[in-house]
Amino acid sequence: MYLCDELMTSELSMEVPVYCLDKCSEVTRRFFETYAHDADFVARSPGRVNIIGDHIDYCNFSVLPMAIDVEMLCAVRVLPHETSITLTNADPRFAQRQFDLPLEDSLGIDPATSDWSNYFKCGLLVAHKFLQAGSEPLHDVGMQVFCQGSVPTGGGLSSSAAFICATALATIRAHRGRDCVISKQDLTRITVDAEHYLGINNGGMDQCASVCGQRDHAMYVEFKPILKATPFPLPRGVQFVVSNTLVVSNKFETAPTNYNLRVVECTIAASIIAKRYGITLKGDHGPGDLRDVIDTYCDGLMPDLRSGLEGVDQGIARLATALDLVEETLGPKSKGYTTAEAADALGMSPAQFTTEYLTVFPVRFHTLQLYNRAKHVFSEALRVLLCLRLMTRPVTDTQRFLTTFGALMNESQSSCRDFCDCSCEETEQISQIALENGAYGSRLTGAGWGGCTISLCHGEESVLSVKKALHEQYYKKRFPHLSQRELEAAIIISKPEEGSALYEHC
Ligand code: NG1
Ligand code: MG
Repeated sequence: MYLCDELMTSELSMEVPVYCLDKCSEVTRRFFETYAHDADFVARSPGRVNIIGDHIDYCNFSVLPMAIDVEMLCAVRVLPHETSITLTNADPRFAQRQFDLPLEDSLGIDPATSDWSNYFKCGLLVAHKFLQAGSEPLHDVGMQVFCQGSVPTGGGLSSSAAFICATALATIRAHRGRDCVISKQDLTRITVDAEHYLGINNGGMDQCASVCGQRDHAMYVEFKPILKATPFPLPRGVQFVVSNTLVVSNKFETAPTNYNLRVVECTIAASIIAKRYGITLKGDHGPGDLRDVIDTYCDGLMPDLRSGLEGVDQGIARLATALDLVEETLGPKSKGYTTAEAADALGMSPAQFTTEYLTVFPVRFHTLQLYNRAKHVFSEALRVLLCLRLMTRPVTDTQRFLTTFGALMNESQSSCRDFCDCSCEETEQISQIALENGAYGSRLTGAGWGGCTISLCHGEESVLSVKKALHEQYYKKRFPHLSQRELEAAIIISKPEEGSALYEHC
């Protein structure tokens, strides 16, 4: 068999690790300066970068992210029998917040006003629900918290998931005490939907990568039939240059026309394909997604990793079939579908259509780009499987590995730009510079519309050459007033790192 043994072990069954708290660490020192008391523990969760597979997790297709060594740390002092929560952030842009428990069900979160404490409240809420569901009485537990994060915000490296995963972990630890044990599976499962409270209809990639990341490994994350993260080692010498466009996409403002609209367009595309072929989608919730199209049309679930490489090959074949279905049913309709046209394709009245698809999360559009989005999703899911296949074979020819993997990343970038329409001029420019200076592949990572890019490099020399070229041709030209520190922070050279952890006094 070609597959490494570890491929069969799901990291999700493991517990979140507990390490010794380094008392001198900056976050505990700053905790003491703020609260004149020692912290009881620190909860940590890292940011992530997605190597390939963007805008497909919400359709339940597998993705290939890794956790990186930027993180959110929450140093916490537990206040038993108290109800107050105080949050302090090392970043002066985020002022201190204080509120009292219990929070009502909605938490008093107003998705319309973005405040940093909303992320904490989301983590707190899902943790409380988890404890209650396990019949653990929710006694009063107040907290003093000092948060210190190194994940750039709005940069596509999932500062939000890092924060929410760290706060959910901190809340559970505060309730369960020092002997707190929680599995990575549970922590991922409960945090996946947390941002829905903030009006973002996201998939589960970020939380899974942040919780389950493993040093030196890319994580193959599957959402169906079960949530599963499998680590794959990267060939020796592979390095990723993560470079921030410094174009910040504010998700909350843009979600109706960008992120949430993509989710809706994919769902409608799935319904139209299903209608055309007379199949009923077996969706878990709602009308069913593009993954359900394959699972239903091809009569049998998309194979998962348990079926080994044959499973991956079958998946590739099914995605190729699905791409044909897109051509047949949605046609290259460059103007897209109006509400009336999409409703008509589904045999619904526009009013029915609106209730069914356009009301759960707010969306705004002129036309729905169903052909483009479905084409992106199936082709991107296929590229992920092709990358996975490369990673499951022994690498005998490193150059070949790099050029093939790099080409898939470049195709992904083109698809994100042309079909998902989530790239931007700055991302294009960074990718171009990286490719001209030694990178094998380069693409946006995360939601796009700015944020970060990821470039595949090999060896120190190519990393340095890409970095130098980006400084000179991108940052110094577009952002001539950046300080040396800002310039340094704009490029992260990161190897895959470990996921969430707790740090206790020992
Ligand atoms: P970002 O915006 O990079 O955190 C978002 C989604 C992911 C995934 C990617 C695109 C959230 C919280 N996360 O990531 O689930 O869909 O876009 O692949 O919105
Ligand atoms: Mg985010």
